Amino acid sequence: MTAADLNSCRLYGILDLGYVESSEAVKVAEQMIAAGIDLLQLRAKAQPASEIARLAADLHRVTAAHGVPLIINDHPEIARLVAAEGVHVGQDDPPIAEVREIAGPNCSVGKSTHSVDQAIRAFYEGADYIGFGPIFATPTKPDYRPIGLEDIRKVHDAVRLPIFCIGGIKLDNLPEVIEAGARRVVIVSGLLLAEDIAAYGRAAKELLNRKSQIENQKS
Ligand code: TZP
Ligand code: MG
Repeated sequence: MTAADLNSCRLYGILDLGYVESSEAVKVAEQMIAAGIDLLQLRAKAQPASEIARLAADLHRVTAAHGVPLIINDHPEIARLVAAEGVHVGQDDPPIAEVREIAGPNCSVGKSTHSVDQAIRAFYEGADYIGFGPIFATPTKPDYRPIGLEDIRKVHDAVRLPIFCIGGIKLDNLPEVIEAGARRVVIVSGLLLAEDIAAYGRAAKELLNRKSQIENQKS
């Protein structure tokens, strides 16, 4: 995935197996793609690597058919195995150079950050994009202190990378997140628990696209 490809992404969906059964994953991925997500991450914190690898291969067939990049959370070796477009790691994972070595040269590397300082460090470490959050408290990542809206503008001023705000973001608070300076967001439970995943995602995408149209008019 090129930097320009990543830069054009607005809505990042995470297929989190804390919310979705493995047996439903491909069906839900298709709904997320219909929702207009620009990136799809497979996040499986409790499953054995063999199961994640099998699922990743199945998902990659679906995402590749629709031109949606697939990102694998935590497992650079699986990203390489299935030729996924990216891998996503956290603060407690090995350094990005090491992750890149395992994932291979065609794999983008994203990193979770939880403060402006960590975001700056991820930039110097060579991340291709960052997650920034949790913005709000969220049951999807319960042990983290929420950052709040104020640092969204600060992180965009400090770091020239695609920044995906994450954590407790839903359709109803998305306007204030955008108003606070976000251009890109990750929505996990909001999307996965929506009655109509496709409609929910399309509505979020519309709000994000409107923001980028306004920015394009300014520049
Ligand atoms: N990293 C920071 S917050 C978060 C992750 C993976 C969870 C976001 O999930 P939700 O359900 O959209 O709050
Ligand atoms: Mg991790």
